Amino acid sequence: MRSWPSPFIPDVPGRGPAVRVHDTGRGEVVTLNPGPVAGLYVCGITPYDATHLGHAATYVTFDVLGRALRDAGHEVRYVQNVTDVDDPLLARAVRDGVDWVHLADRETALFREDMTALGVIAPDHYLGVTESIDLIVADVEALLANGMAYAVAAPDASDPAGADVYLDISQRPGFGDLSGLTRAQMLTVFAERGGDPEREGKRDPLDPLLWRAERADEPSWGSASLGAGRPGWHIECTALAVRYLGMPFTVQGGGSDLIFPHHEMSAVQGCALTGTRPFAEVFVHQAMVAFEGEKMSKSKGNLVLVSTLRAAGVDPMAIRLALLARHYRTEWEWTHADLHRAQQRLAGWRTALSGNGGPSAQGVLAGIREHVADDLDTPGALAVVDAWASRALEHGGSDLGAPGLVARAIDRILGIRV
Ligand code: 5CA
Ligand code: ZN
Repeated sequence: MRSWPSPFIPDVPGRGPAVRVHDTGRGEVVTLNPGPVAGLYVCGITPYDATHLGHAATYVTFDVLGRALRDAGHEVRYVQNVTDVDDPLLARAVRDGVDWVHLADRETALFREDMTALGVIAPDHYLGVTESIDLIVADVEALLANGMAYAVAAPDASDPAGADVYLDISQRPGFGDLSGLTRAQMLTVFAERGGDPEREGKRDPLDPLLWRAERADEPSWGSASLGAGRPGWHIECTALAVRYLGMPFTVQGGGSDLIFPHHEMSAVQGCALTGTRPFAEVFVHQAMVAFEGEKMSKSKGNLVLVSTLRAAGVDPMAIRLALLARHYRTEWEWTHADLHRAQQRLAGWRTALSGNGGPSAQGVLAGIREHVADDLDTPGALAVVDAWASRALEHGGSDLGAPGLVARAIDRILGIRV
């Protein structure tokens, strides 16, 4: 799938420190040690509505992580999916009387524009489910062949002989390690987030769906061995990560709403498929951004869209700065004041950076690097720039190279273009 044009990443002297991030599975901050190439997989959108600020927070967070890894001297291989076939997308298309392909194309195009405007570096591999069917089918076949998956008859399928395919989680000893949830908690969350614990014929109510046999009025793809059908949700991310990064890869990322079942399931599926562990070295999660008292979500409709703000003339760099002002592991609620503060901050930085010289930038680059490498402490990094900008605005300065160096540093590491 077409991604979007990546922004230019300026050079600055030296190298950033090793990057530390919070690993959800271990529950502590760990140092990433990826070697020359870091593999980053970040779960992409389900394109039935436009990018809201919760999505934007997630993609900006992982963009900063990718920038920090590059700054520390690693090459970054970045993979992202688009869930362009799934139950909520199909339901929205039916509700709105639009073709699901058209809906997915339209919203994915808008997402690409939002990412470009926000200065997010594009993935190296950006793939929809609809263009990865052969890969997914091969993986489901492999899981059936190695005894990790099983078929359940689906008499309501278009072909009454059709069957759904599930992973047998009883064979996965590491299941539950990521989320640390009790079984009772898992059952509740699984039902809330797209799972089907009530489905008759499953060996365990928590077994995740790998392949859904075609039902009336649902899109499907032919497979000689599996019959007509479509992939379950988690297997797309398993298949893409294993194919394009290999196991184990450095970081699996996404919002905290994906810890269970999505990341728990994609990981155990990957382990079942390859016979190796772990799926990813580290799992990093962005806390949920709320609006009007609740998690911002397409299903609830309490959204502030990036595209709406852009259409109203808001500078996308101010949106990015508003997101960076919050630490990724702290839940917060978006208000207009966040945007207002970011606009003021950006204007201040721009004025400070437009001078002919400024106070010494000694320590600014190192300060930004230190904060970002320390579990993506972007609020701390912004404070370093604020301090320099205040000095510049109050006292001026005669270091001719300083504004250029500060501008390149915030562009390279924070993705803020002034
Ligand atoms: N397509 C799946 C992942 S495979 C999906 O969750 N799509 S999504 O469109 O619902 O969400 C896209 C990304 O934004 C996910 O990483 C999700 O965790 C994150 N996200 C969704 N809502 C919020 C929110 N309110 N705050 C922060 N991140 C969010
Ligand atoms: Zn995913």
